[in-house]
Amino acid sequence: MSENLSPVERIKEKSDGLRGTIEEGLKNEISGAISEDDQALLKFHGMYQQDDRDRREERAEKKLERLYSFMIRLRLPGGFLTPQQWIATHHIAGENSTGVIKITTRQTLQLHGLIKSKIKPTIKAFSKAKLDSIATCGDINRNVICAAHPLQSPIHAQIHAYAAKISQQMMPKTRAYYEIWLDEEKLKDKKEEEDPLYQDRYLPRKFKIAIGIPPNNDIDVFGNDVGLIAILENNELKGFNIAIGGGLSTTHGNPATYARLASVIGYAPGGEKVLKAIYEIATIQRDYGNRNDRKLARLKYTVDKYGTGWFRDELNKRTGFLLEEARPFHFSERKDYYGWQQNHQGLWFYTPFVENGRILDDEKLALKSAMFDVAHTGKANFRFTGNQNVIMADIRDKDKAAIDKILYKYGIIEYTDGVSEIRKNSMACVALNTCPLALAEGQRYLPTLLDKIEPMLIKYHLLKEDIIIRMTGCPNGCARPYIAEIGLVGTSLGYYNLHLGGDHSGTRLNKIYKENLDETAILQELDSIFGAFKQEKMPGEKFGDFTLRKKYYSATA
Ligand code: SRM
Ligand code: SF4
Repeated sequence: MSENLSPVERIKEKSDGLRGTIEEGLKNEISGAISEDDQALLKFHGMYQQDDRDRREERAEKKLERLYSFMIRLRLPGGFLTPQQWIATHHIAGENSTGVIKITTRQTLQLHGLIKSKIKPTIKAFSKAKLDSIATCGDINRNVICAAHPLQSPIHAQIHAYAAKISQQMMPKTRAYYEIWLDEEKLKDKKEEEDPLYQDRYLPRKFKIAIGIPPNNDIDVFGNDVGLIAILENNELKGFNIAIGGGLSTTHGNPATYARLASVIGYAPGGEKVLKAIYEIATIQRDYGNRNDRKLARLKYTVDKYGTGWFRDELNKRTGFLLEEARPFHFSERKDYYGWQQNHQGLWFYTPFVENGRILDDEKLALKSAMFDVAHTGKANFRFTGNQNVIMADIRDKDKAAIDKILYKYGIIEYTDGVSEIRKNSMACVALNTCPLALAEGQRYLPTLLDKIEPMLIKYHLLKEDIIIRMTGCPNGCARPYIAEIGLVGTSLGYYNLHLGGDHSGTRLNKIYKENLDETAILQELDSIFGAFKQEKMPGEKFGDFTLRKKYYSATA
């Protein structure tokens, strides 16, 4: 590997264990921002510097600096909060951020709009609630996600425990987070935080791990750098198939970039072996990943450069054991189970529809207040899904009525029951006004586009079809539009590429059908395709399979 390193590599290397000059930057009251180098380091602490893009013009006219603020993302392996932690998060959001609690596509929570002076109090308050934001961003292992619904399988608790164990084993060793944000005494001997996994350059790029339990691929296991697929025998967890090299981002106009689903390279028994395999996949990426071009630095490019065969051999060498042949598995669905559900132990779960993961009170619904009241009963945990929803979970039979009453009082049950299938299967990324990379709207626009799509589905009697639709404001793919049946990827304000042909269970990428469509064109295209689907679909055929069979993709796709 040549040493033509990307600038971020140098920043990491000379950062003194991710400390940089963050502390000094926090004290600077003249600007709401911090230095560029520190912004890169701050990500490893779980925060991004942003600015209100709606107000850029107005601020520039007044010759004011941009309206800077910070977004913080929690580390919640498997996406779990106790009721006490939800109450704490509710208060922290209200006191320090915009107040909106945002569930992400990776099973965790984000708060937006923290001004510089609020960062430290926020992290301290989270820490009091035994929550942190370590390594939720940056070139490091991110929030480990796993199949969300305990209803799904008797092994759910074990899988959840794996998510926590993996997260723990992949944590950085630096004490920077504790020193900067929690006033821990500064380390005297830096040897104590030497990091055999991340060393001083960390990974070449972000690194994502997910654990799926067939048959529900609710967390899109193949969209991750490492996907573990739980293998059961006689209802007992035996081990995992290991898939590597998933990653979804592309860059408009850069043909060297592409979305890729993870390739299954073998099977490892549960316990120490699978943990060792994951660790060593990360060390291979650390040693062989591209550190020159960040656009080509994800594991998927390393896997394609060296080949899956080479990768498996290298992994076998590093772990000291051989991966076994992959075991058979089958994903047949990809969804959250809305409404009330009961699991094998008799516990109850309620999943409301949370549009694009935004928990707030607005003129339509007081979801945030409802969840606060549910948390106050102390009788429900909160489990987040990879589809930006929350499950009010683990409710005992005798407590169900009390929770039900709250949900009725706030109209949550009526609201969720009334949401169409396509909306329940919809996701949009944050995009404007906070995401600096957005080219078009995401979560602020999809709901109104769906208002116009739903009448078309009614017209063709297709409202019961559970079509998966996802929108992002740029090609980075944060709402995983490339594995949707209908994917809309922003190209510029008001314009989107329309992707079709992904399958229902997330095992096939879609393809570009038409580029740069405005709303009128999107609706015209969909109207005509829905009409054809109604007329020509085969019994049981899903929308994504239909559009692929009918070749709704561009000749160059
Ligand atoms: Fe993402 C960058 C939001 C899931 C691929 N993503 C961003 C940033 C942080 C913009 C930035 O770099 O400054 C966005 C912040 C917006 C904001 O204001 O909050 C952002 N990504 C999100 C979230 C919040 C979308 C959502 O609405 O839920 C998701 C947070 C997940 C989490 O909790 O960790 C989110 N991002 C994803 C996913 C989906 C997934 O992981 O399952 C992807 C595609 C999968 C993948 O990684 O390949 C994704 N985000 C990206 C990329 C492209 C990475 C690449 O390989 O090139 C970027 C840009 C980058 O890293 O340079 C990005
Ligand atoms: Fe921002 Fe693009 Fe991700 Fe949307 S897909 S949140 S616009 S980076």
